[in-house]
Amino acid sequence: MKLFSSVHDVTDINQLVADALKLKQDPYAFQHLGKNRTLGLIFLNPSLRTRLSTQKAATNLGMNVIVMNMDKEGWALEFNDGVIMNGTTVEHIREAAGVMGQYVDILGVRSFPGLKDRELDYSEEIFNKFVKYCGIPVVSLESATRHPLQSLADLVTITELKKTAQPKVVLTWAPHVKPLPQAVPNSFAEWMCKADVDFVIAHPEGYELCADFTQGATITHNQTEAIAGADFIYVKNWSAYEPYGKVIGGYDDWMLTPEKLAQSNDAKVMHCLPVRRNLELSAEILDGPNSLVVHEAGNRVWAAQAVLKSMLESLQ
Ligand code: SN0
Repeated sequence: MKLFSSVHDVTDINQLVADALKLKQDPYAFQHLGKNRTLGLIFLNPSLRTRLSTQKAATNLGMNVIVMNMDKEGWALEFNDGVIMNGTTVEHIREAAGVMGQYVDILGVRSFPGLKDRELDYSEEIFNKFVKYCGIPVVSLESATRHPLQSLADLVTITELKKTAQPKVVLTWAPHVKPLPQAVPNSFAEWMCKADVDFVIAHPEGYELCADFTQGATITHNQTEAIAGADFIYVKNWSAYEPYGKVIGGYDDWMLTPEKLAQSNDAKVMHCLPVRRNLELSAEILDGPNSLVVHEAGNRVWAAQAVLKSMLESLQ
């Protein structure tokens, strides 16, 4: 694999999940693959799990890792061509990404959407320019519209813990105080639509995701109906796709509570984290026996390691 930006870059998702679960059993089996190879991780936004789990995954494979918080430590980047750079941007993506490609063998990039201009965000301009100008394999650490390492870890977690061949998986919208990207739900939806699960998305009216990501999913505005019989409930807030990046208020009752959870098939509760307690998800659920959130975050290592292993093999 030379690019990991979405589920479409993966030829066989079941194989990738199996690889991740195998690596979990034997983390250091491929240390020779990463010898004298360097991973660069570039963050244009904050990170906890992605940064630590990807670094850990690379180390397990014998790689060296360089991390840079570009938003705090780097020069302000210019992404537009043909501009006279007499303002606040200092360095153009053409040189910046080109230089990164000189120092590392694989590059990871995180760049959130601006949530102002839908066309710009959904064109993935920033992520794609890193890919174009660095000239080496690139892994997405969450781009404007997707978070594939998270979605892979989520599928690994569901595969690892499911009790039936085709579990019912429900993605449910949750309240929040600020506009969040659609990247996590878009990505989760497109992975679940390809996985062997019964997939339902529940959200209030007005929070429809871009249809490109939800082909094959059952979509409902009735959270109670969705939760009935669920084996896994994936909680996540997102801002509206239309009007783009907006919070449409009045849906505080969409928080997942123990009363709602009781209507499920003793569902395991997932969230990509960070989670706002008692706003998105009740503390009682997070601290209770049905919460998978920490276990799920642990699986981020094996997801990242399966992807990096596949990339290292393509460098051979
Ligand atoms: C990000 C998101 O895409 O929703 C990253 C998730 C992995 N989450 C946030 O930005 C949360 C910010 C907040 O204030 O709660």
